[in-house]
Amino acid sequence: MDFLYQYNHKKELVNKALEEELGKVTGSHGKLIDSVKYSLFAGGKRLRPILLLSANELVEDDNEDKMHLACAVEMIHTYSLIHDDLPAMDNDDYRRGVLTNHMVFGEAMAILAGDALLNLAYETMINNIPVEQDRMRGYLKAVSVIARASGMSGMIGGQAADIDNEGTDRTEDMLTYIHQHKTEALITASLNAGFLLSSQNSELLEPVIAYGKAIGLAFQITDDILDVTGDFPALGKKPGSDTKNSKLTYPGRFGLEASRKMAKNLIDEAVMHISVFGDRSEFLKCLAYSILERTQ
Ligand code: GRG
Repeated sequence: MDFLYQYNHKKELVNKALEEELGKVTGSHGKLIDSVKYSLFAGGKRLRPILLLSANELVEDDNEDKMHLACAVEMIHTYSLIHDDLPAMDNDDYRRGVLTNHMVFGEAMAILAGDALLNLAYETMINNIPVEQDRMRGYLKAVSVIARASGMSGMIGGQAADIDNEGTDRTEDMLTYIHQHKTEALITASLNAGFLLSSQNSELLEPVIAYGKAIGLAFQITDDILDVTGDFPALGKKPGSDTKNSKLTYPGRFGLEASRKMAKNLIDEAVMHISVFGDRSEFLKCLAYSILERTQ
């Protein structure tokens, strides 16, 4: 399988759909739109929307609802990055290879751009609810999964715990809580949502979620590793942010080698879970392995 070709193809489809969604916005303020577009089209990997599309493709060939939800998760993810970079949070100057949103547009506009993206995500999901009963049921379940994972019981909860524990002697349990909520929740929810759009037997959801949890944690561990070993040109942001903010990380707690091993074990576990889908799982297997090799 030409994994890279397929990944880039899906990424192009997501970028095109995001441009279409942004094109529908009317009556806004010019500088706000510029600020939103600046971060949304700064060159993210589009991992979460691609996971959503691919989880759906484990069982369906051409579901027309999936792209709306895929756009929504990328909007939510981008808002979280804009807010995460703010001086009140991680105070970072670079993201996705360019200056962070607040460095270009100012703090107030960056806060508003994040708020606008979060709202646009829900507008996009609500405006595209399918009318056919069966499709609507799965779609609304998927929206609910995305909402929960992005909110207080998910990503925002994890971010709050992260901020609140900066500079403290975090326990391993706290490290796990933060990563499961801040990073893994939206990754798992993207897969869960993509799969829920299909009317497949819920027994098959379990391996999809187990795959999500494993790659989500592995993704965070590799993120921590890259913050130590990565470089600006590939990462698109300055490494060393975790140390700067006194964050407890996997390499900080277990060392680099043990962290790499943990990530590898998680990826093996993820691949084992998703293999129940046979040939259809090929793309997600390759994607899991690519997390171990990522440089950005
Ligand atoms: C501000 C509510 C709120 C939440 C912020 C996402 C997040 C929560 C913080 C980002 C901090 C961070 C670097 C987490 C590590 C994992 C992660 C989410 C990395 C960024 O995601 P990528 O690598 O980024 O998919 P791109 O730019 O490719 O989309």
